[in-house]
Amino acid sequence: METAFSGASNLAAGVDKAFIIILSISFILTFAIVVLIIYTLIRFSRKREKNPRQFTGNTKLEIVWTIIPLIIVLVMFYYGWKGFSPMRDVPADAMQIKAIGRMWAWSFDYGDGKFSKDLVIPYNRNIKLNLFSEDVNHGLFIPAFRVKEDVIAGYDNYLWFRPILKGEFDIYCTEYCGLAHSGMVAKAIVVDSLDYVKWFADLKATGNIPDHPGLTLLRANACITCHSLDGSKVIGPSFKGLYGSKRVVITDQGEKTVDAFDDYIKKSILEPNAEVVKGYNKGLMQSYKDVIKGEDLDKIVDYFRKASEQK
Ligand code: HEC
Ligand SMILES: [Cu+2]
Repeated sequence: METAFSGASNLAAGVDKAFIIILSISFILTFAIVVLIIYTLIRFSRKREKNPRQFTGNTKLEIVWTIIPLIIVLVMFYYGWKGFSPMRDVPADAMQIKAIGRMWAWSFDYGDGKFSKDLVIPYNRNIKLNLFSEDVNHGLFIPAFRVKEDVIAGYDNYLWFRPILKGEFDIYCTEYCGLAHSGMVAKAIVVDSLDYVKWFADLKATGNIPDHPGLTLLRANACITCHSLDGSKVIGPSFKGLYGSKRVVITDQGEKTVDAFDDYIKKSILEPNAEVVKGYNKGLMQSYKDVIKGEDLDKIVDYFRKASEQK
């Protein structure tokens, strides 16, 4: 396992250099300032200096304390710029992958209807990620590659890098995007070109499951503010693995176990308080009988069925 400290992309060296230089300058300055404070505390204490001496103006000193910090900040700027500017300069041969952020998961679109939850990429190839958000602002951060960019709906942002180490690296979301923001993680998996080709060939085109019309409805009706897709408990139970599972529900007649097939799911949407999932409160979910009808109900149920077949 690589740690976040091993620079795993071509851009890491530039970032690390700027970081080390700024850290060293800060360290030296802090040290110098503390030493000076201690020196003046002792040297100019009341015991030694009964009557403080008065000073006005010292041109030489003022020039020195203007020029030296100017040089220091210009050095920091130079190395910062050197590390940053290649990040915005994408090589023409870069392989393009669409990175999609949504509450609260990443997904990567390789084209041809092929998606994956983790970013799988070939070693030593230039990779460009086109960043899209389906809802709120997210931030795509791969610490080991030293790349981080905001993912904003309606704004075409991108980042690129060339992985120079094989292995698995963490991907985080770095914009607070709601309840399960901290769970919005994935892996960047760097493999040999041949392994990549094999992986890609084996990757089933999921027929755009992320864009399934049922899922679009769940988003459009804000169901996913209360129900997660990834198994985490929000206000209501997660939709993960819902279809075909056993649910323990409380009805007016008491507790019972039901199978979550079409009828149960439809009833849960139209009459949410008739059968309340055990462990959750009645009255939180309102009926959608005037909002979601006929075909749309079927689309949602179909999405749940497809999603449970996927794993
Ligand atoms: C305000 C929060 C909230 C919203 C919005 C919401 N739900 Fe719910 N939902 C809940 C809660 C809480 C439960 C569990 C209690 C119950 O069964 O009524 C639940 C239960 C369910 C169940 C049964 C789940 C299970 O695990 O057995 C389904 C299916 C469901 N909701 C679908 C939807 C759909 C579809 C939408 C959008 C059209 C939606 N919900 C919107 C809060 C919400
Ligand atoms: Cu996010």
